[in-house]
Amino acid sequence: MKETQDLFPTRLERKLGMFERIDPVVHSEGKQRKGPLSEAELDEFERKGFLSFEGFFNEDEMAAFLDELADYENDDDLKLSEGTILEPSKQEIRSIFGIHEVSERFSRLTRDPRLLAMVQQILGGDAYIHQSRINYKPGFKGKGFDWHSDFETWHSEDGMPRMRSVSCSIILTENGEFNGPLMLVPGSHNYFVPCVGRTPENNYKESLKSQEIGVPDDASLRELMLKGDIEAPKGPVGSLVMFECNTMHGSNINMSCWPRSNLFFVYNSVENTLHDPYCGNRPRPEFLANRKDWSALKPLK
Ligand code: AKG
Repeated sequence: MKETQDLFPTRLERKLGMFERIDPVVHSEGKQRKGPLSEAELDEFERKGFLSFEGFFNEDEMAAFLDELADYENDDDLKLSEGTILEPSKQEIRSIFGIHEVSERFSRLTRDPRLLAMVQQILGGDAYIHQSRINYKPGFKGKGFDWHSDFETWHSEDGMPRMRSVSCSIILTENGEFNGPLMLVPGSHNYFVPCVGRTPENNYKESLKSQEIGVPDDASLRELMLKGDIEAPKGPVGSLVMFECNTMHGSNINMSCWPRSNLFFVYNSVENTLHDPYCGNRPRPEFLANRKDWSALKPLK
């Protein structure tokens, strides 16, 4: 049955205080909890809201993906497509959304049995891709991403009902201290932080370049950071960060000469498919929120 009550009110004119999470973090129970992730890793995911694996895929496995990435940078048609977001200079790519629809190679990677088994273990069953993207962050020019919870946006703007999705971020170019690695606040997934301000129609056109709406207030962020601190997993090409949909995260501008390109696959449980957006606006385009195909992903043989 479709749930109509909004359990996560946000984007209102007045500030509501943050409140404790009501959904499980690891959704499988009993025997279903067994899988590639050890009990200790599941506990860590439950506690921190993310796990990181240095060199999860090896360099050889990633080589063909990097070649594709280089081709995209010179592909003028792709630069003009709706799912491609450019940096303010309009020269560099900031993000390519729907990469698994653009590329068969990336589509196959969403079904990699090593990834999918961990995702299913966390989500307690089958999953589909809600969204995919590559964030480029070119050397010197790559801008940052403000602190946010993805779930806050996916709930209000896409109608994702509950916290039952997980992102896999695969490092495509080494992430180091200086090229703007992803930063996460451990433990922040345990609180929902309602954000202030009504969502304008087509908010995504601005928010994908620089987020103004759906940004948590400083006092809540401070509380979460004082409690959990900040971590920035780093690593070579092929490293992986899996993070829960409500984990607060963001990243700095890239002031170094080294590009920082990361791939994101967002897996949502087939039991958590989208409703109408809770903010009351029209649904966002397909490249941001898949409403076309909610069938369970099957692992590649
Ligand atoms: C997002 O795309 O929502 C992010 O937060 C990405 C952050 C990053 O690529 O560093």
